[in-house]
Amino acid sequence: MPDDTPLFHPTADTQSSRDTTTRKTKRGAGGETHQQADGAPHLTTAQGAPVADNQNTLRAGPRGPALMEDFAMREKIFHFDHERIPERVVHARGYGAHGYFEVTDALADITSAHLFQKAGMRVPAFVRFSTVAGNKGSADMVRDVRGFAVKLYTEEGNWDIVGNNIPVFFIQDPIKFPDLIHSVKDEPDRGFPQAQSAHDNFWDFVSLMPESMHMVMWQMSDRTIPRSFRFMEGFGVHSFRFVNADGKSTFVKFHWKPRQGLQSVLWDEAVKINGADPDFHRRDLWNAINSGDYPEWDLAVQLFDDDFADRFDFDILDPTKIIPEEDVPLRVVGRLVLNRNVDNFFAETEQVAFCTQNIVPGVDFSNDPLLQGRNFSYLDTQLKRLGGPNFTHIPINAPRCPMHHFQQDGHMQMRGPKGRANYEPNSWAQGGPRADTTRGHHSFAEPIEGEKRKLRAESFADHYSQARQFYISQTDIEQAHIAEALVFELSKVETVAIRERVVAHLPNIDESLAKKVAEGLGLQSVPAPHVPAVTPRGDLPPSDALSIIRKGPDSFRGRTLGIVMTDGIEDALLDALIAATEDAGGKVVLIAPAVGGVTTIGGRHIVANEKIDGAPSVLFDAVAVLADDAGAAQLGEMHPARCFAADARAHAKFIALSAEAAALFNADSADGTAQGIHILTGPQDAVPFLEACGALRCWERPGG
Ligand code: HDD
Repeated sequence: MPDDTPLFHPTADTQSSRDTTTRKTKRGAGGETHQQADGAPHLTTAQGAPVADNQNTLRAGPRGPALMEDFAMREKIFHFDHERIPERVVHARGYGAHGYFEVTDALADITSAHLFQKAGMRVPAFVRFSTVAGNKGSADMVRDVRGFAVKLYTEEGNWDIVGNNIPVFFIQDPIKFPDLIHSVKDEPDRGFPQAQSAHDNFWDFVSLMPESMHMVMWQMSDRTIPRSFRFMEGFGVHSFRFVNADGKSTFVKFHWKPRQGLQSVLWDEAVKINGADPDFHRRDLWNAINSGDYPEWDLAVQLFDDDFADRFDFDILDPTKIIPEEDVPLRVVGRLVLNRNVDNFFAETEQVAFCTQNIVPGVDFSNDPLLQGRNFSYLDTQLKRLGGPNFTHIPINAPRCPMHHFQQDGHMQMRGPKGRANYEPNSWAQGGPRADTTRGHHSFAEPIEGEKRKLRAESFADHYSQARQFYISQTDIEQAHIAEALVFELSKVETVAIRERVVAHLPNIDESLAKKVAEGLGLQSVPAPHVPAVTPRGDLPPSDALSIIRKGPDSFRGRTLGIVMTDGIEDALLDALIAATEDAGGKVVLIAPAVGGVTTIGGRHIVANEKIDGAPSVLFDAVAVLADDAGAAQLGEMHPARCFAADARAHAKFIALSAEAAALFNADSADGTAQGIHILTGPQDAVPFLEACGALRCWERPGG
């Protein structure tokens, strides 16, 4: 082909290699070019060299071989090839946001931590929520524990509270962590199942680890299918120490309490949400923050001393145990507000490095063995993930307070300290920083003695009593969900002996639960119970604080109403429903047979947010269907519309209907507001409907 053959350029404003001078450039004072005339910056290489053509590789002739000399192409591909860093070995899938933490109740007598010295102190915060087992690309709504990791950028360094949405853990010793995680992740020979515990390896492991039974009760409860990150609690899990200026220590447990109230979904919804919107949780957080509906949590602490620790029925160092709120009340000392989404997911959410070892003066570790093991693991894992020891130079990990030390060099060093002194002590005039015995971190001077042996304290031996306490603290509905979850998970286990070994733990927790699960699995009888190391206690009282339903919200604030509309609907009814939802602090999503929208009886065109196929009712907290006779008939012909209705009914959602839409829901005169189904006779019925929606579910409706 002759050299002057026109070259192919896919877009109108693509520049050919022979046509790079046609766009005007602005010159800076030093003659450098920064921007094109339309304001867009010049494309450059990572070395800053302006790029003339981003569509064509340098070639020897238009149809000839590519030339290695094309440094811009090679640099671009090289960088792309290295875009990924290892995903987290656990908690790979997560989502983060910025905000702040404000102290509302000073704790100056309890801790010397700078931020707790007076009410009103505010520090920036970054929070990352996560699932544990799934890979980075797995779905949000899997049954799994949720990570709740908080980084507080205090004036005395970064303080990380790396917790979960469950206050206990599966194991008591860190040496078991790789086994636990191997067992729950995809099985190594086949590479599946992903992001779920419903398989042989996981249940095999826990069936052989009685210490995991308390956590298993929480894991099988609705806590592991939260409606949103915004509606779940967070827990520091371990006992930590606060240390005051006199060196006096107080044990502390951390609790994050969502001001939005607790809320979870049903398992059937979770399964369907994963298909309809695998990003359900991250989208929810992103949308809430973007719309100014900032989620907030109270930080509550349980404070107790050594006397209480000695009197407590269990070991306060055992991470498989809670301290009931009835025994040590919660004291609210601060609030966390998330008010800014990330600018760049990778730079912030992916690169954020939480470390349990990150504490500040006034805070100290306890001897919880799991915590001590974690203090090794987190720093170690950041080296693998982020590639070098300088990950604190990445903006999301960098402290917001001054730092001075003699650490130097290493991969990706971003800070070049000046001067000669890179060791200490030194005798140079500009000798660099010195340790400060007043402001510096002091460990609590705990007297330690004992034999150096691999062993576990007898006080860690009771594995069932608190599991039972958790179970009996649930409402009937929640207890049924636990039993159903166990039956579901164990039905996915192929090895009968493993199923039976798990069920054999349950009589030690609750006989009726064991019976229900055995029946659900079709076992002939409840297997003989495992012999517990310590006889379980039956006298621990139920605690309302352990139930989700008892801690639900009191309004529809922060929730979403999905309204299905057809042509011919009444303007006043639609307007009243939207207004009542917004007045209640909720949001509306408009759904129609076609995303283009509908025309009301009054002739208004209303654009829809979603086509009905893409907006199943599982995505909403409550639903409404407004249709005229023709519209109701149209919906009745549409499978997604029929599923929308059937699911909303089965999932105990509050439902508002125009009279014409009632048939779609098989709603008749037997239904009524007592059953959570509101036939709207006019705009005046919108507000009472939204008030009812505050309860989120109508559990009274038979069969949902
Ligand atoms: Fe862990 C990540 C929470 C026990 C080792 N863990 C990780 C994250 C959370 C937790 C929320 C994700 C942080 C983020 O968003 O980046 N882990 C917990 C809780 C535990 C716990 C609440 C028990 C109370 N973890 C635990 C043990 C070990 C680890 C016993 C090891 C001995 N965890 C890790 C890790 C991870 C991690 C391998 C993976 C990615 C990371 O740290 O940054 O170091």
